[in-house]
Amino acid sequence: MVIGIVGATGEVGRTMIKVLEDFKIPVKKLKLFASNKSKGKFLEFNGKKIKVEELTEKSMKEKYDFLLFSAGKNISTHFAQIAANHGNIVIDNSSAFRMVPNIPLVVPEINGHLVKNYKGIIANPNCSTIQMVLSIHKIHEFLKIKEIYVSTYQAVSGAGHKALKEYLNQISGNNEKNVFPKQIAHNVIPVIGNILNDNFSEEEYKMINETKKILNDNSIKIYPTTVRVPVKYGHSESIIIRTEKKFKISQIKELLSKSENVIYTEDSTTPLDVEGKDIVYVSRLRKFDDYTFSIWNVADNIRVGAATNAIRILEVMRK
Ligand code: 2RA
Repeated sequence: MVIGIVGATGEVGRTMIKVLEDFKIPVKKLKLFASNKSKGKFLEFNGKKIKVEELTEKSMKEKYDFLLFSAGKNISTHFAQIAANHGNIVIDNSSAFRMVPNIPLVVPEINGHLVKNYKGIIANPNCSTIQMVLSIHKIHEFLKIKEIYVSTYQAVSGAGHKALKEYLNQISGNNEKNVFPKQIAHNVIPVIGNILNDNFSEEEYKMINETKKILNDNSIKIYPTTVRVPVKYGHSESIIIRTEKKFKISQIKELLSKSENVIYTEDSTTPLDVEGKDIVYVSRLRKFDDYTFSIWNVADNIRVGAATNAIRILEVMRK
């Protein structure tokens, strides 16, 4: 297969290369694209050095089996459309197309059927949405979820390579502040993305809107609070769920054990436990009443929340 990665030098782009290797995807030719300032760099794939090319309209009109995008909304809006218009399948990690009605928003373990025999653009959901819906979709299927109250504890790497560097610089005493509105080292910032007129953040609306689209159920009420924490990799989420049907704790455990790429554990998992892994770890299961329970989930936000989900979509389509 001929695969292209747009945004290859970013956190997610580099991890996409790693996941292609880890999953032993049969790539005959890998082309890497980035902005003018990153062109000419070399990145390694399966032991070979590949030169990063400048992203151009012309390069998007060539023929690929798959194009993976993770270069931000504006780049995707323009270049992913050109690539798709020239017959390419695009898996886009930006928010550009996620809420476009006829574009599938896919977590393969949940709605992978949407991309069978599909051509065009496929939207990869937001990282905090992916790990949540992976944890709860079987529970929704069998117990019908009415309400979700979720607080997130999101790693710095979710804001990109520059953010990670800023955090590490702050840790070593240099308190440069560009990416985040306030210092993130030794701190917690209850804002991810812009704050809108109703005082919700963009990230909170992503969790509300994307969850409904992926679970194909607009009746679910979702009450998110998304927070940035001083952690390098690994988003954590505290989720309280109210179901329509009565449940026993044993049923929740059974449904979690039936959820693909999810592991339920009595051991309270932390971000350091999950870095580099492709699984969502669920722990701290507690019952409040016959219709209400809570869980804690943790996953590598760059893998489960972006690169691995994109490549799992590719795998479903390839097979
Ligand atoms: C974040 N979920 O963590 C957003 C985008 N990756 O910053």
